[in-house]
Amino acid sequence: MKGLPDVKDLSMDSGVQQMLEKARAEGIETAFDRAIKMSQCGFGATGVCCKHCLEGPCRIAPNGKGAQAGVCGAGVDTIVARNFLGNVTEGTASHAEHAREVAHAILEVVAGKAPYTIQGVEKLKAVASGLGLSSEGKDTNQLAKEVADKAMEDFQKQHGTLNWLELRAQDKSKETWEKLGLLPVNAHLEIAKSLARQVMGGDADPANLLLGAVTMGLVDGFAGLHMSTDLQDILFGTPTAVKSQYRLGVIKEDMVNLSVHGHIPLLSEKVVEWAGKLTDKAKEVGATGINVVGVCCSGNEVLMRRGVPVATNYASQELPIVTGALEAMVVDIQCIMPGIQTVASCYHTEIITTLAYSKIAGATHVEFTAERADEAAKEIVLRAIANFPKRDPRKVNIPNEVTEAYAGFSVEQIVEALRAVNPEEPLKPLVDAIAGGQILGAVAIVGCTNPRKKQDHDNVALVKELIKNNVLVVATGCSAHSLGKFGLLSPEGLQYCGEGLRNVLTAVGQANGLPGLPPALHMGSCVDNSRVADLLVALANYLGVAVKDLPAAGSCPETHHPKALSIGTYFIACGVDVHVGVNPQATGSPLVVNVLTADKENFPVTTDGLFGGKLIYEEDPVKAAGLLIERIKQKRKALGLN
Ligand code: BF8
Ligand code: SF4
Repeated sequence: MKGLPDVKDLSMDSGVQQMLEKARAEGIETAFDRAIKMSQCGFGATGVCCKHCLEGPCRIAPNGKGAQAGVCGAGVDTIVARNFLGNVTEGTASHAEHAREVAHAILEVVAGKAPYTIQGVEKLKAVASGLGLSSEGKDTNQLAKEVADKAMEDFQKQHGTLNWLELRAQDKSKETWEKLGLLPVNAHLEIAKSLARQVMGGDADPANLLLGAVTMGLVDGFAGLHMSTDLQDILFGTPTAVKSQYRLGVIKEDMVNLSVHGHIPLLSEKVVEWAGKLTDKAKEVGATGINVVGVCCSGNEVLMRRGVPVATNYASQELPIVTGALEAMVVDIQCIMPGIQTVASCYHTEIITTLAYSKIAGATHVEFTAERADEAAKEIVLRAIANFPKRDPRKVNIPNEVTEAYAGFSVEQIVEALRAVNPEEPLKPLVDAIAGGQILGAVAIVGCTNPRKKQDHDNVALVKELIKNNVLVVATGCSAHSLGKFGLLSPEGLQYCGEGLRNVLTAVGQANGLPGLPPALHMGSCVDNSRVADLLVALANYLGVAVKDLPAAGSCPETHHPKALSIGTYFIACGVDVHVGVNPQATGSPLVVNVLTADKENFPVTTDGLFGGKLIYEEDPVKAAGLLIERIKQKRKALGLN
């Protein structure tokens, strides 16, 4: 089509490219087209636009000309810091609600009101003990109830700090946060307080607003990420290494195809279970069976616990529909483009929303709660089956590529793999490899894809640069999906590693009966960034240092969601540098830029100085890898390593 960019410039994934061509030929608009049409506002892009009251909107011109304060007198630093806090609060609220939903479900389960059984008994005991609860003489349900009650306290208590912070934070980090008065009391209280301080006439001190963002980051980390992961492992079991497949080729022409999309595994687990039970019904309509495929973080959850293949990640979530062979896409919450309904209306695909507070006009709504999980999941799968005969064979075109990948590297699984090398001290081989320089350091690749960037490109390019330089990579979220599509979650990807890293991964893999470990270890969904933090705390405690001293960093090359900013803020508070490859909409304030991104040597007050971690904003993935490696080398030097 004239005037449109080549699809090869929009995504690295050839299946996605093929579907973009098909969509264009059929006159269907996708996120990639909308991203081209939608110009970005320069004021919004730099964070200088304020809409906090009806005297505005007010915006501050960047060149010092024109109004330099809003009608109320708020200056650019206050406006930008307040907007940044707003973004972090949105991300945090998403994760806190995710965790609370799972805690609520466990309480329903143990009361006999919801059809799940507690599968992660070992994890339950470990978490209970960490929370100071004795397992003695208690059955699984009793103990799970006590753990879920502790979780609920983190949304209710009025004194002290989060139980999950006490459970998961490193003591050294906690001391720093306590000294600065940043410890959160309960998640809901802090989220409400954050909204109250952002209101017109509220907090107008930019530095104080940024400290508020750090408290939000701690809520995100502990009452969001860690609590979600721990409770999900208790309910569904802790992931172990699993082999599966990636890319649109996982959609099967002869089967009823149903994709799970969103985040909270209460839904996706039940859909997978019912898909297994209703095969005969699918055969009655002429299909060979039911094929569940994953999209986004729900995809990660069922990939790592059930080996369910992944069709695609965030930016191309509309394209499984364009294959013409997707009977239904069932969604819960977060990262679900309303655009999927518009695309689905051109095919037989049924979009099914499931949460009362997250609907899409035109979609089917099947209310899903823990209590009616079986009933709802059965209805969803039956709806997908009923749609199979409605397929238009002339519209079916499924890309055929698939890529094999390994997922499910929970901390428990990583430790288990290392135990095959050193049964007494499993962390020793990893620490020795870091101390000896075979591994330079570690970087977690996290977060999204963004239709404004060539999909998967920066995630893959940054990782290739890191592993070439012997940096160990772990991955979560949609960036893990990018790596999976391009062979970096498979031992085949070892060819891209520097010699030191390749030797270590090969040796550990072979000790476990594999040709090698993959160059990037899939640790889960976005809430499972908690697993990354747990690994860092375990390594730091083993070495007797603070997390901030470790040669480690995080990177989100294709950022799109405010959740990425709340996760990033949590890691910065822990003393870990975080790179974003997309404008964080805060560059309009020199003060905010200096606090978040500058190093402590040159500026009096920075997150680097307070916590030991800073934000790095760099669009170019190879340059960004260079900056991360530079910081890793600085941290190695401070530890006395070469
Ligand atoms: O929580 S990685 S695009 S799906 S925000 Fe969204 Fe980003 Fe994907 Fe998962 Ni995370
Ligand atoms: Fe303008 Fe102040 Fe109102 Fe913001 S809070 S819109 S800067 S008057």
